[in-house]
Amino acid sequence: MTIDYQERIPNNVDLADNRRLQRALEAWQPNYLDWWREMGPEEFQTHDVYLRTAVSVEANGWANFGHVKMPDYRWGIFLAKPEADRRVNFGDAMGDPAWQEVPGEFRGPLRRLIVTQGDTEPASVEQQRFLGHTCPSLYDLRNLFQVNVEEGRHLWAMVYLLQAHFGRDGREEADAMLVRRSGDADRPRILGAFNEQTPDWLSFYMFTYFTDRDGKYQLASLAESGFDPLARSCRFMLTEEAHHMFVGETGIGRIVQRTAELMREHDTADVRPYGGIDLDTIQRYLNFHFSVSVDLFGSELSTNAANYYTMGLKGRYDETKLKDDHRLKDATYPVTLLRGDRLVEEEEPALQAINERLRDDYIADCDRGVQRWNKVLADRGIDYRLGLPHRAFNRRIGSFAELQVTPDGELVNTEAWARQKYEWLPTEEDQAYIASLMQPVMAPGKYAGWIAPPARGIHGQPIDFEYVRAG
Ligand code: BYC
Repeated sequence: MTIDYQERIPNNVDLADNRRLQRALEAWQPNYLDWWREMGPEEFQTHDVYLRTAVSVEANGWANFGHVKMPDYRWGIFLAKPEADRRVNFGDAMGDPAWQEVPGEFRGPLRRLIVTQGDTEPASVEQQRFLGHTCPSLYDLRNLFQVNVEEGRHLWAMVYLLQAHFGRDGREEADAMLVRRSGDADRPRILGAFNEQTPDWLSFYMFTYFTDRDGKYQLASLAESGFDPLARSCRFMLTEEAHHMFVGETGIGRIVQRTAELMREHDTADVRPYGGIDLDTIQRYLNFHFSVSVDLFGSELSTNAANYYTMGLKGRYDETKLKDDHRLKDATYPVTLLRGDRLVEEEEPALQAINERLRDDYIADCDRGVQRWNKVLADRGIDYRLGLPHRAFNRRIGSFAELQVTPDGELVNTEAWARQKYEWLPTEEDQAYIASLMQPVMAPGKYAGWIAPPARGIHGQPIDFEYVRAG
């Protein structure tokens, strides 16, 4: 499964054997590069960046590290190794051989899932394109660019599926991916969180912690798909995704560490006079990014999700490890819903509750990292604890969208919400303060004062390595 880098489009799908597809992708490639130059990281296109590039899809040693100019990054098409005799593992077709071609009757929903997934990838690059100007260190700058080029590759992964399996419709969808723009009023990206801004590095780490983690759970569900090319694409994307969440978790962890150090040194929670980010502000950013990311799982009860499952297109997290009938026709699942003026948990048909179940897995995973940040505080003798807000807090999608719910899960009226909202969500003043901290630090081994240096460098390099240098 070694990747062929002699080809114009590196791949491990024998692209050269399918001339028609190769031509279609080669026609899309220059448009992609135009989009990258226009909407990718601003100012750094000619810099040499210490990037990893996939060289094989084997679990051990799949990556190569070296300085590369981002437009020269070898974006390509890499599918995880095929599994012998793979089957459809859930839904009505359970037990049938996994599909290598799109079953005609599922064409519409499958295309929709792939387009929704694909659209998030360039969106995140667009959201992050100005961050390079204000990087806290070369180490962090390199991590930003690594995330960006891999999101670009994830777009390639979905565009390959569209072009290879959906004919003309697929080619049109592939083109449309390069036309929508994050935050654009007339041609926005599809999902809410991907039209928000990522204006500063605190937001970037929160995004890579919370929103990329939605990516992990959505990709993991698609990696269970009965449509085998989608499953294999997502499986390899997940190996890249892990680094993005590492960037988020360690980024926030390093900010929390620096704040705790300043709190100890100056014996105060108000670390702003010392150039730190106070824990209340971190909590408000956390509340915001968590709430927009839980929206990405869709409605609590969704017939779309039930259909995707029954059709065998999108499974549950770790579907094949779950011990049940994998059809769920008679099963139930506990879902939190509004009843009268109270939020209560009720048993609902498990098929309709597929989104909510995935959201539960996601929330439990989010909490693990929050507890690791709390350990950073505890280890430094700080009593403050960060926490996830209630799932109904600040929602725009699903049954809580019309409600005002506090981070503790208490329903409040519009007036109380308006009064207290800014205790819970970033204020303009918070944003202005964070913006004031965003001064670029570009000398090797130097780190901005609001974030601790990382515990170690990348791929065995020291933390004062020149991870990005002018080309
Ligand atoms: N914003 O039945 P419902 C990633 C729409 S992140 C706007 O509840 P369903 C990444 C929905 O389309 C992972 N609209 O929804 C991370 C539907 O529209 P229609 C991305 C929304 O279909 C960081 C209606 O509301 N991958 O990879 O069960 C960096 C009713 O919805 C939203 C995927 O999302 C929203 N948040 O579930 C880079 C996987 N939510 O039918 C990358 C593919 C719902 O009324 N997508 N709507 O027109 C899916 O599985 C599903 O489409 C969703 C929604 C889970 C998103």
